Amino acid sequence: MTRVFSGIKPTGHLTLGNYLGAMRQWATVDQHRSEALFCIVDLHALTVDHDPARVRRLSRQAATLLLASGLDPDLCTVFVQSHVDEHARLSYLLECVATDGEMRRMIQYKEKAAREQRRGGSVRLSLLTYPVLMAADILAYGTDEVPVGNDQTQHVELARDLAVRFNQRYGHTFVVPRAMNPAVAARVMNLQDPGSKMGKSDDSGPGIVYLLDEPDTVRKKVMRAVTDSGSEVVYDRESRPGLANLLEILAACTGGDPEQLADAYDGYGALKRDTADAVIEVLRPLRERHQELCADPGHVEGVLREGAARARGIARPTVDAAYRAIGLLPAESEDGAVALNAAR
Ligand code: AQP
Repeated sequence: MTRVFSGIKPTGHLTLGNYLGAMRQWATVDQHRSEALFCIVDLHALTVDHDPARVRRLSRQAATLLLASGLDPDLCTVFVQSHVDEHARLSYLLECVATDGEMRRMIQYKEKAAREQRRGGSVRLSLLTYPVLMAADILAYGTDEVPVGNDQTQHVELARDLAVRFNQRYGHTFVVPRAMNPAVAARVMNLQDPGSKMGKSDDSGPGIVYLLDEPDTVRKKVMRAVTDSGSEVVYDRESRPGLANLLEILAACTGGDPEQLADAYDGYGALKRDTADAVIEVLRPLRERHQELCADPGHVEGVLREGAARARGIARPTVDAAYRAIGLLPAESEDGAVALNAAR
């Protein structure tokens, strides 16, 4: 069976971009067709200036929202990255396979390092190396497919390169994964700045639809979305990015096609109204289920506990194999002599 792994960072409140670009596919498709693991990648949230209490709160909220979006613990594994030591264990080995140049070429590193510097902060070393941790997240599980928005494609490519390099140097250990992007809304853009991704750690609230926004707030944000000069409704990402973004959001929410939808409108007002309605309807069940789950925090904790135990069981043999393959002596166990002999 195909193994699927993907994750979400507790760096801010989850957005419509997270939902349309990743979470919806996880809940409606991936968990039904594959052996799927979905992870709150909390260690990744420590790569930029962070508030410990906020990361904890956002981790819990992300887990609750994943379940509210329809992830079913009977069908898939939902867990928190820091609960499974194998991620950090493997990350170090992969750092010994990755190169400094490779890390510095990562677009997200360049963008986020520049943002940290603009905010007057220093750039953490972990921001540079986190794509390796992400590779470890993926490779530890023998992952075949990684469903992500297209901002993460470069990182999945790195995971592929590291898997191939490790296998060539030290013997076949890792499955080589591939990124899977959704057909529509692979990159939802900021409603106020359609040149930038709708990102949860951005500062500009009005351009970002959060999954827990009230319907009225969603409507206001969509109605105030920046559109381009010109009044004709056409789908053109290059010359009309604001309009294209709205058409893609509407298409993703209604199952339509952005180009065909453009033909159905002769003004921005109606398009914005329909887009706002569609987003509100898509988010309604998620918000309702989130509220129910918040009333039962013990349930979410139980799901995460069981998820971590299951994830550990899957990751440990692969990570142990990587430790042996790269030349490290197995740890002595009760039958330590046996372990040592096996390694000879
Ligand atoms: N705008 C988006 N459009 C489509 N997909 C998106 N994803 C994120 N934003 C969009 C996808 O959601 C999954 C989880 O994302 P993440 O938590 O790894 O990263 P993020 O939401 O982009 O947040 P960051 O990195 O903390 O900060 P910003 O917001 O500053 O970039 C991924 O599959 C991602 O592709």
